[in-house]
Amino acid sequence: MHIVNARLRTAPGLHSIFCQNGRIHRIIAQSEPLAAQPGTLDASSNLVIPPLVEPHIHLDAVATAGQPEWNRSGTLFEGIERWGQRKATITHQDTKARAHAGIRMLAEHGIQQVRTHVDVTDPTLAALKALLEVRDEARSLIDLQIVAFPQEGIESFEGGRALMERALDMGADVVGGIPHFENTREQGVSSVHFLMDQAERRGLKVDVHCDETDDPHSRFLEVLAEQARVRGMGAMVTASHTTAMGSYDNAYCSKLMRLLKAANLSFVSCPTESIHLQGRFDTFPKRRGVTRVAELDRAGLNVCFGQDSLQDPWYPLGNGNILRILDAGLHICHMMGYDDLRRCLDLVTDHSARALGLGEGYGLVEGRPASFVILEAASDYEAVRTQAKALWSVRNGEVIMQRAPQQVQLLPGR
Ligand code: 17E
Ligand code: FE2
Repeated sequence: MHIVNARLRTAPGLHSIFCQNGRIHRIIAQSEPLAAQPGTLDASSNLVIPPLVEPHIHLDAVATAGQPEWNRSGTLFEGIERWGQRKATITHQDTKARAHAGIRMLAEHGIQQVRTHVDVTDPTLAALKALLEVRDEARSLIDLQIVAFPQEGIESFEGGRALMERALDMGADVVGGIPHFENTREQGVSSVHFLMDQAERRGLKVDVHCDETDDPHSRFLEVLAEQARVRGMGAMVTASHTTAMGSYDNAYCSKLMRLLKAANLSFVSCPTESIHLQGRFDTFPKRRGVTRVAELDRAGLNVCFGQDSLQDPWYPLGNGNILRILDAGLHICHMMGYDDLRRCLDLVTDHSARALGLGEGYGLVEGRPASFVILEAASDYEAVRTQAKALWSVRNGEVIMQRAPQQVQLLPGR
């Protein structure tokens, strides 16, 4: 495979990308536009980027909104309750069909790398069994990392520790947690110690739903970060949501930032989800309920954006388009300075790839997999401004998704 007339984020002008055996062989600057030959893919001066990444989604809950009841309060806690009702009725086939439908939505938007949380607070582990099969079946479209996610707690849920261990024995890739939902602060702390022990012993990555609340006293991020620091596991650890950081006072946060930098863990913010679920106990002024994305980024920490939900008890919208999340995140997090706009695609590509630990398996670099996306935009700025659609998605040298460019005509009255 050979791509011509590609624009890149890293160099001006047009480029050709030569692929061989599923890998990027050469990237060469063109002195002028080239006519496409049969067998070449003409990027038509559009932007070519590495595949988009979805670092945080719940594929087991896709398309369950309103089943059997809608989340009327819009709180995280009612979401967990409604999901508990639906969880009691899930089947293997139902879960697989919904997860595959979710994956198709992601793939249609140029996403090829996905980390999904899967609820393991279920004595049957039905959702996990389904997603383990989906991980293999969906391999031609996406790489899937499965987080064993204890939605109802590790310590507070009957048999929670044993279920986590069973889930990891069965082949979950990443250890999850939810310390802010445990019954007591002590349980929250011990759950983090337990999950970090499991991860260290098994050589697994960690991704914790951490402090997903407006409660400024929810301070499990410091526990997670300190555990990552003393065990030297920062590169393996992600803190998701951390919305309480948006409510911490600055004096505490400045101390916390020092620890976060020393621990060097990654962060995922899900800005549409958090603006929807948080702030629910406020009147006015009303908090935004998102973590300090710009501040983490400026402090040199790795931070990225995720979708979290596709039509589930926590969030009734969602369509797989991570550029919609990026657009919302830039607004919500006060990140629309020109420099932010130029670099912000990093928040849905390179930064997420780093959180997922993709290493040299990812990136528009000679020798790496020939996996990339052509967006319908001439630059990163335009891609963000227009929420550009993915026109082509190429994976290991094969086209896996193709979309016709938009054709719009204005028909002014004559
Ligand atoms: N579960 C949870 O605890 N938090 C969320 N944002 C979702 C599920 C979607
Ligand atoms: Fe989540």
